[in-house]
Amino acid sequence: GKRMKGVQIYRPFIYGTTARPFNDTDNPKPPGVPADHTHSWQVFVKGIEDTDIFYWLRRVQFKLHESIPNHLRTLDADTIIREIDKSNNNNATTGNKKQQAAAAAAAAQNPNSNQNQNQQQQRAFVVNETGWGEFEITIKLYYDSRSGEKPQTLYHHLRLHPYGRTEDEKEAMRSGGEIVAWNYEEQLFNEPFEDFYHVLTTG
Ligand code: SLL
Repeated sequence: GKRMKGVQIYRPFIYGTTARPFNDTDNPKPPGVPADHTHSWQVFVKGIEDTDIFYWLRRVQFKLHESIPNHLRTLDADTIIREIDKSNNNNATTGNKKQQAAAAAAAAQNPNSNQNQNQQQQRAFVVNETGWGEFEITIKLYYDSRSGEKPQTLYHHLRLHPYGRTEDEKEAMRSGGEIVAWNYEEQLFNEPFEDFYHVLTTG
């Protein structure tokens, strides 16, 4: 195919980790989690403010610490889309109207309930885990095949504890009891192929 001479397309995304210490109130340790695990955490790659990135980013491979079972996690956009569709269908078809209304009311009360998570389920690449230690996560991005782009690798340090030179810097990482380490990034597609340019601009 032909490339679009002189054209540069940027697509923003965020990647990073969010961690939360286990406690007896809002983050109790689920059954089966090993005794030495102190935190639940997630690593993700997603769009800004719920925007879709699946039309250009098709697969993400997260390489976790080798102490974690099954430490290579590969997520495909198509598989995630199927799972979202399935859970939306289940929500729509299971139960009668009364049950659905009760579930919706419960969801309004509790922002972390399943019902709400399903409603807000975003197209995002996310791995949820528990553990005790920090380590570097390798994140490999695979693009739509029409882009002709080779996979690209990002590195991200999982943070379970706030860090910084000053208390202010540490405090800035705490957000509602969570330790957030997020990075804003812009993916540049330089002189994209015409086919892929169409994919990018029609979303
Ligand atoms: C450290 N260099 O010593 C790091 C290694 C490894 C973290 C951290 C285990 C999780 C599991 C886990 O949290 N490993 O057993 O599933 O701090």
